[in-house]
Amino acid sequence: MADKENKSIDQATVEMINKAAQDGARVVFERAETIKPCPIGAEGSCCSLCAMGPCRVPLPKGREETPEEKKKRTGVCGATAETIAARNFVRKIAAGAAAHGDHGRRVTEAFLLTAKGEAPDFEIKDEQKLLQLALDIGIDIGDRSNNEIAIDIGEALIKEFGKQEGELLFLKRAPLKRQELWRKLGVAPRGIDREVVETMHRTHMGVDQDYHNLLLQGTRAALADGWGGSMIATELQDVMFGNPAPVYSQINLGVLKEDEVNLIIHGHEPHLAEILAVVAQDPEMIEYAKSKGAKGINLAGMCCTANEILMRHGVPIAGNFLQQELAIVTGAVEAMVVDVQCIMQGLVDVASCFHTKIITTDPRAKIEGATHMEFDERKAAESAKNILRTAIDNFPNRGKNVRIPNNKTDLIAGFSHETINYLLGGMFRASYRPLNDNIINGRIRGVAGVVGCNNVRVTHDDVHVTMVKELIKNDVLVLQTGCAAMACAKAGLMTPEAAVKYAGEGLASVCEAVGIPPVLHLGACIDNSRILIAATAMVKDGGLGDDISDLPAAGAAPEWMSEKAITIGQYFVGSGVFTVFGVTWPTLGSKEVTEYLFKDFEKMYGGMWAFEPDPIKAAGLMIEHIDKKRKALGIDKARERVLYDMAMRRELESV
Ligand code: SF4
Ligand code: MSK
Repeated sequence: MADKENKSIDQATVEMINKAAQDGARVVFERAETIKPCPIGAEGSCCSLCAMGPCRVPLPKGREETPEEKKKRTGVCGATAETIAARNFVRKIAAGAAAHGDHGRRVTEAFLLTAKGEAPDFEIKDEQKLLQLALDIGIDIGDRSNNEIAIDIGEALIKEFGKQEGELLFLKRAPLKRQELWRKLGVAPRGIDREVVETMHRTHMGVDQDYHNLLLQGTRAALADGWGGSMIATELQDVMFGNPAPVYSQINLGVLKEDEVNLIIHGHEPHLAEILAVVAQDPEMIEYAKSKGAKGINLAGMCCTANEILMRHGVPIAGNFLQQELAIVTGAVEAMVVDVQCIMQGLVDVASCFHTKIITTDPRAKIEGATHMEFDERKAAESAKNILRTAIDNFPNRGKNVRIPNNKTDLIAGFSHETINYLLGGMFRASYRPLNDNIINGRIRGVAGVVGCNNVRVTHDDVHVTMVKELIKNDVLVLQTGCAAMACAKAGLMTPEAAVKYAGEGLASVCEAVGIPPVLHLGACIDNSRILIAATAMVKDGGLGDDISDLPAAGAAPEWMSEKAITIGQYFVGSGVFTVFGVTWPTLGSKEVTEYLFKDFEKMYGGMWAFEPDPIKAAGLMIEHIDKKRKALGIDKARERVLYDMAMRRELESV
């Protein structure tokens, strides 16, 4: 766990924590010292579903529970510790699926406005992806215009949220065997909203009280996120704003500029950030900034919005989740513009010690004490300019108490599923074949998705970086999203040079030949759906089994904090991936529920959960799982024989 001395491995973060203390600004690292996590809530043993409770049913610590004690470990209504833990767990899944789903819905609405010409500042940028999407969901292409096709796609996908029967359209993208399994187990989601609502109903007091049945519904709601809400958001964002391609940029608080207007865009939905990236380059706006004494406008990102505009515009990233308040502590931020998810209410209090304006922009997310300036897609450029002008007007109010840490690191981002396909296979024979071949011949041992948040209960960034270094050292190619990606980018793992420095010989040789980093940045937390698509493409390319659960692959969220992370983990597991979480595990109050998730799930889904807060041990579990899958595929021997002679190197370079 993080202690007073080891709050972060990132020097810029440590410097700003100290500055915050000197300036009297109370940030998350300080608040975490006074608010201790509730151990009963942390293990999922507190139920507050009705006014006869809250009922706390903790597992006895340090000794086995007697059968008598177990019998009495119930809430007032008689709900067992199993029911309570499972209800709490699937409610988290529902909340995460709701957050991603609502993001996806908003994107779909904006997509429809764009296609109908009602959001004139946006356009359909990626024609190829639009047409592919039309083919995938059975929309007629013919000789129709892109906008006509887009309207049909938007209308088909918006129905996915309120659909009552049948199956989500994107389930058909999964390997056939996986689809059949979902149908057999009864977890194929019907409609995104329906699964969230049904989960909330089933977890109301006195409804579903069998933990097996609750967790079945939890899986269905999670799949409605991964293969529904999140996938819809990612696909339509790519079509509207452009499919990401490799892009160079920089990360950390050092990207802020002393002599320019600094505007940070923070949250998750990319619409406003997209248009801000455009208007921040408008000569009229730059002139306006100069008229206020600044040399220019510096746009930087925070959290997942940062990942979105990094991937598509190369906009630098100021920091990840635990750095949001610290950006303000630099004293150099004129405005922090936020929309939804992962925005700390503490921002307003911290901003009151400096000149920074916190600007909320979404009707679903207002904060007391912040300035609300609603973003309207129909008048996107005008809305964005108003917000930008407010930031510029605030530049003369900047005080003298400014200190921007020197730290910033280079990174390459923008590895969408399509980019990986082209990079590995080439434009005319785009495929995952070379990746599969390198897994089969053992140069690459396997693939890991390391994703998720920061959590102040562990040393900031340390768990991510330690785990990822251990994985690449052992020839595991790492795919990342969210704040996890930012942690590793800050540590210098997202440049091609990192392969030679940190990766094992096999992985390094492949990265060198293709010119990619050993750790690939795939985007925001909503973009974990890209990992599902990449995994499916690997299965379809052949040689690695016929389902995602056959792949030598594993997932992890070692510093998770958000409910969305649980949903993501559950859809990974439900899709057949072994997934390890760190920090704490929210069902430890019930041994049965935990065993069910950790062991029985493997028999049902081929993927299961694990909990291991030590990053080296957690990486060890992932590697063990990858090796187990290699053995099952009969490719474990190939790895033992890997020796790099000149012929093999030449063959690699021709990839
Ligand atoms: Fe307690 Fe049952 Fe009410 Fe939960 S639903 S608070 S366990 S009485
Ligand atoms: S922002 S959900 S802290 S990844 Fe997506 Fe970061 Fe986790 Fe929020």
